[in-house]
Amino acid sequence: MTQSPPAAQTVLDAAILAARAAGRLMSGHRHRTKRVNDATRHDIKLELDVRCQRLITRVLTASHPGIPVLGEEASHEEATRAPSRWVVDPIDGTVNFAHGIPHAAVSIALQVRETPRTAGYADGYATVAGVVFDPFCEELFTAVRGGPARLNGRRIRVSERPLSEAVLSLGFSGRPGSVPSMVRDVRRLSPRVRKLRIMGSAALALAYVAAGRFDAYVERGIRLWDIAAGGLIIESAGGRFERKEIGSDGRIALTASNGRAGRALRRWL
Ligand code: LIP
Repeated sequence: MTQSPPAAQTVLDAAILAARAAGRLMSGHRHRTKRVNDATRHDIKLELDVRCQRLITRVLTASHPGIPVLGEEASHEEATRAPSRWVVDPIDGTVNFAHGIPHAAVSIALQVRETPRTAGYADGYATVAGVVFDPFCEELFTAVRGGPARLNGRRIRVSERPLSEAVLSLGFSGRPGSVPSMVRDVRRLSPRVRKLRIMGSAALALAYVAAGRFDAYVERGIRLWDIAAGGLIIESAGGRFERKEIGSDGRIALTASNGRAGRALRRWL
């Protein structure tokens, strides 16, 4: 018998508790020197990424012991086949956070394995609850599948702006080959939108599209934990979240939008 997913509200409550706990850890270290575990050409890994992931995992498994975690810093082996799983990015926007730029968030999603695959993703999972928490602005974005998207409890919806009036955000993953595609996107898109923005957190960019601040977000080579929660929040706010697995290492090409701007955007990508 397949395990039925846990009740959506208890899942959301657990994810909010965990996100706020990690957010407090981030805020407490905002002005302190952060220990770097690894630094590459276009990325930084902090000791705090690991500490936040451990804290989030502790809170989530205390409330839902049978659900494994798929996380940026560590994953349970069974998370690739379990009936339900948490998908966690403990600090999305790590480079911003490492540089003292207060634009980063905790991203936590609950996914269930689908049979049949109505969401249609290659991994067979669909997101049923999502939380993106920005501890610096104290903004908590939430959604449960079938319900509204909310910002600090208040319903939010995507904008109605056309591409010509859009603020379009782009993500720069820094993976090999991403610079030429980024340059091409900037060259093609900048004449067709009002403004471009590259802010360094996919989770917050998706939440901003859901709140009608941004009108679309495009990134190639992003990871599932960066976008799982934000994708549900956008869909629950009336937007479109289109993702395609690219390459063998689980990276994703993403186009998220208010719907109207996204339809025009597809011609230029
Ligand atoms: C970040 C993403 C961002 C991407 C960065 C990085 P992280 O996630 O949110 O969109 O462009 O390369 O992947 O690594 O800070 O959790």
